[in-house]
Amino acid sequence: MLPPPFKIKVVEPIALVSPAERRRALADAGYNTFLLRSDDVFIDLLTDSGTSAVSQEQRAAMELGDEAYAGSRSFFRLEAAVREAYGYTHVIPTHQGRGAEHLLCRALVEPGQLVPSNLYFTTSRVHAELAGGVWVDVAVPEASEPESLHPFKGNLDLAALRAALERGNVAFVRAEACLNMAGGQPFSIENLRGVRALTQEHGVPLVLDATRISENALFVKEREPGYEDRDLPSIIREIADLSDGAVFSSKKDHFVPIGGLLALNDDRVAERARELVVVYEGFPHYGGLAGHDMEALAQGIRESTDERMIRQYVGQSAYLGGLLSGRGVPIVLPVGAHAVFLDAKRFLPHVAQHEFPAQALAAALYLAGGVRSMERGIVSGQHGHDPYDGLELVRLTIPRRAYTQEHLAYVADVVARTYEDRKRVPGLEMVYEPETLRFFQARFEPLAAFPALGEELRERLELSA
Ligand code: P61
Repeated sequence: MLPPPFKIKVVEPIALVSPAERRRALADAGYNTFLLRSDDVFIDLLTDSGTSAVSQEQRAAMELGDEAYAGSRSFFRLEAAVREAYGYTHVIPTHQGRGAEHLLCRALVEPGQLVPSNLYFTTSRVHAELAGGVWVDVAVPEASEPESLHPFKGNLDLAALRAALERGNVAFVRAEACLNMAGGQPFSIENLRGVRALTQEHGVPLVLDATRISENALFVKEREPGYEDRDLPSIIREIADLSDGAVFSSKKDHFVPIGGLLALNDDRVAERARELVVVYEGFPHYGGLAGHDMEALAQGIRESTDERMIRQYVGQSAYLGGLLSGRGVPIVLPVGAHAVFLDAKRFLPHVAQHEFPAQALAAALYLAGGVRSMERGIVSGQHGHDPYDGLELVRLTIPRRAYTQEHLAYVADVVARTYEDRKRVPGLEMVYEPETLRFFQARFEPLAAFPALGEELRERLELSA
């Protein structure tokens, strides 16, 4: 395997605080990894959102930021970069992905209308529902089966989609690339073509969540017959061309700390979205971003179509996944784009789902080695107090261009060590529950004391050094 297509020029120091400090930090954070301070974290695999390293070209471009309120040169460069990579006619910058979701849902969703989607994403669903929409999951069943080796678990179930469209009153259909909540799983272009045909037949817009479109395109190249010799930019473009528009959280594929995009082809919907952007984000020529942010974003979009860059990134998830599977740790297969997802139901079978196994496992990994991960189970996925028996995952998310294989090998050690001690990890009780998007700020107490995983791991690593 070739080494990464970049070398390190600027570094950020990180440190492993002591086991006693980790215990205190975790208790202070209410056993919720979102509430830890980053100084208390050693390897931060909470998210790939806004955590990538920027390139020297992005930093140089930032110097050229035009901070004009209206008619900024930087906006027009951003618009050109979006059109070149994806071909959409209208480009509306937003402060981040959920800003774009907000505008889209306000522009397209009438109360009572359906929004069919492959599974869901937290913020995407909340915005559809705040606009009065009704979320309908039309993912293929394999999306919710961690052990299924289906190569395209991000596919939409065409029969379920047809049924939703035949019920009528559909605002738009949402297809998410590299389906985050299923483990970063791609859709195939064949499936997207089927979705396209159905939405056209019913006159309903098809909108991509294109946040991780580059990795999806790479999986298409690797897995879908007929695409092996195609270049990555043309596959990305083919995916975008099958849709009427897209939302992007640019904090992922576009290598920027902040930024999002709403891209549309329909003039009327774009006009409505521009009326809304001035209320909620800012003038349409910056939409909540500084001129220098738009410059970094335009350059990041170009880098996100570089196959070597995307291959290196997806390769890091595969590397970590390989280390973990090799040590018998239950993970979601196939390994997806941006993360390795631990299957907490199989990792901690003694913790019932109402005792939050994924949240407890994320806490245990932090105690064991200062590794921060994210709960993606009942805390994130339960809708109100509806019954929930869905996926119960912990996401080890890889920031782009930020960590080396040595960091990832250490993470694998921490996870494997925790797996050996899994029977001693207790469940949790939720003691504070916010009304919306509760996972961000909920607080927990352990149902029994956590074992001294950290102390033991340190001893073991020191002994083997
Ligand atoms: C993440 F715990 N993702 O994966 P914004 N669509 C998609 C996303 O992955 C996404 C957004 C829209 C994050 C950050 C995050 O429940 C959470 O730029 C497919 O974050 O507004 C974001 O884009 C929203 C973490 C968001 C969460 C919501 O880590």
